[in-house]
Amino acid sequence: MEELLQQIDAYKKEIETTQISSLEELEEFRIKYLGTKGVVKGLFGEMKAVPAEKKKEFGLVLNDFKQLAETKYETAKETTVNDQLPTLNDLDLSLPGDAIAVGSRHPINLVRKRIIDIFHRLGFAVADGPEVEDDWHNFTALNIHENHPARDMQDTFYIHQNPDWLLRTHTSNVQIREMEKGKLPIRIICPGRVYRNETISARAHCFFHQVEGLYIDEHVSFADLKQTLYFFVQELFGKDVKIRFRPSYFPFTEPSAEMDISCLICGGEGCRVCKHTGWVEILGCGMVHPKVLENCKIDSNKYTGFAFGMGIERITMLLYQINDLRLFSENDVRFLRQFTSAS
Ligand code: 2NL
Repeated sequence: MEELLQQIDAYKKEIETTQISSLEELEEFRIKYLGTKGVVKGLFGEMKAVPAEKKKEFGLVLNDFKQLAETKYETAKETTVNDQLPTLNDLDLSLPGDAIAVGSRHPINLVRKRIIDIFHRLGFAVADGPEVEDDWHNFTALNIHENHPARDMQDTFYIHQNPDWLLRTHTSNVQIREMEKGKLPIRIICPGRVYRNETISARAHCFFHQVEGLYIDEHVSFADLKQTLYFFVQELFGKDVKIRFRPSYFPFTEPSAEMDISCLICGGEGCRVCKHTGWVEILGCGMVHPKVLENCKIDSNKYTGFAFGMGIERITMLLYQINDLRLFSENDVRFLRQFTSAS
């Protein structure tokens, strides 16, 4: 018994002086003291040789010793494992990080946003409506008569289940719906996707994007139309741009006009983009036809208004010098990536 106690004391001193500074030394310590054939197990095995009246005292000493070995092991484990982890000094914070692939806005989206922002500053609100429309809102209310070529089965996508339904061919349907609400004045722009039954080529597609605008109030004149559109093109294309109006015809406006801007590429000198005329057509416009106002139950003797419509693809092609309409819908990332830093 005395001998055992002395042995335990010796082990205690040994444990207290043991240096553990690596994972290998930690494992060595564990095997020696706490392993299945280790010192602690061995001393517990001696219990049976201890006289009955001393068992309690010996047990307490032994438990105390076991605790000492375990605590030493646990604290050493914590410090050696932590030492293995890299510290702040081991990290080079100046190294480049892993690149995160950033997407980009679609050019049609970029230009649509710019157009909306410009008209916003003039007090135009954005209005939205259905892409699947009935004949009235897409054609009849707009004074487009029954035999108009746009109504041909060849030119418009009709819905099988109901011959009165079709994919809208312009966003004018939104403006008709807005007028029908009967709240005046109206000052809105209507961006959206529209559909035409066209053979797909560099210049034509079966769907594209449009922005139409409508301003209705008392005393709205053609001068208001001209100044509004002049402000718009100067904001979009720059202060040097010139505009000109050519007489035209639309069933829903009277008078009607096409608006050209001076060619951005050659500045009016004549080039391939402007087909050597110095001018590029960018939109159609006019004073809202009295018949259209009456169709929407608006008194055409009291109210007048102007309207205009433009293709976003066309404007985008001019701004970024893109020569094929198909690029907008093919989702080729070599094309789309070029707009990553644009906003
Ligand atoms: C073009 C020409 C235009 C309109 C759209 C319009 C809408 C209503 C009443 C009257 Cl509800 N007009 N819209 C007017 C003139 C021209 O678009 O070439 N678009 C691409």
